[in-house]
Amino acid sequence: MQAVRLTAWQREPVVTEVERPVPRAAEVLLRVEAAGLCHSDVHVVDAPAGTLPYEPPFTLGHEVAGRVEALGPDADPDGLSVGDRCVAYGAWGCGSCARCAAGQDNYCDRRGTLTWHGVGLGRDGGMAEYVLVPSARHLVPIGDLPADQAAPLSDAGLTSYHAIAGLRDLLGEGTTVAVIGVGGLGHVAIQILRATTQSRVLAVDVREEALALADRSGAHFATLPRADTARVLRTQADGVGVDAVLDFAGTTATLELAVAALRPGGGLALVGSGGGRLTVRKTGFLPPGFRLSLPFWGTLRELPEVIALARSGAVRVETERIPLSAAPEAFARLRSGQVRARAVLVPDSTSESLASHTCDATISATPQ
Ligand code: FEH
Ligand code: ZN
Ligand code: ZN
Repeated sequence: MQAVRLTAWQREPVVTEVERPVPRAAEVLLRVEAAGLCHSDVHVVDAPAGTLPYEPPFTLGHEVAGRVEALGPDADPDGLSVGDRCVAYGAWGCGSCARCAAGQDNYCDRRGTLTWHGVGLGRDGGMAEYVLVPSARHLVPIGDLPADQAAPLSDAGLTSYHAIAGLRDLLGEGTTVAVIGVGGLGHVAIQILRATTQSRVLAVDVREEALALADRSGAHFATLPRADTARVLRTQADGVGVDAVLDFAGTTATLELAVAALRPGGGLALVGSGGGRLTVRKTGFLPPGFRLSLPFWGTLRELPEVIALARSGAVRVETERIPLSAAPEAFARLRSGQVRARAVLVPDSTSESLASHTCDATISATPQ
């Protein structure tokens, strides 16, 4: 089968032929219909040898949707049948610690001992025609949701949803939330906020086209960063400051903007991997009661909730479908900021089946 493989650290992935996997024990084989391309894939490819707890070669792709092809002999079908359309929960942990038992594999207690971080992250992923999933419990039915919508929801959607969940106590009536970075995650976060909270949603991005995306996604206000953006955001929040900030860029500038815009008792979720730094100390410029979180991906229980929002029409990912065989070009375009939506790779053998679900590509990539 065709697969996009990382063959060595800091070497561009290659499209090559590998054996189609066979499900063993409790595994389930998924025939891939779509696999999202995430900025984290670029970070993985660029990682110096020894910085991640796993080694190439492996197949990339941690946002995967497709059809159940076969079940391993010990698989617990739990209502799952061959042919069912599913999305894969990708943050695979050890499967047996207290966190994994609670469906919080993203916070596995044994993460430090694992030689993988999930599907396509040290274990073969979904940028291929087929992918093995360790257990049926990692598969969430998607009904008639198009695969190129479901796949990005398993990471871009789930990560946004989980970050919002951690701030939900700050998002009641009369509150204001700022989304910094309106790319693959930010535009989904805006839609989730509008669908599940009463907050007024403000957006900040450095690109005009991202502000237009923010508007289309339901933001009440969107602005380019300027010298007085913190004051502008505070003004948009009745002058007292925003109750919460979701930073999908994660640079020093965006972290400082977030803190300057926050209300006392406000919360900041740092999601973006921009490598920014923030000094946290009691005396200084942080608002009293300031809360900082670094949410990672999401939980198994949250993924069906994200899928349900999409199936209700409340959330729609702006995607660009790209044939799997063109993955190297897609990586190059993502690197140079020319992916104008969430790129979704589609196995060449199935790309025609998704042709009818075209979603115009209009977003630009923001580091996740
Ligand atoms: C994946 C791998 C490593 C870091 C971050 C990620 C995120 O894209 C998962 O949401
Ligand atoms: Zn990702
Ligand atoms: Zn675990």
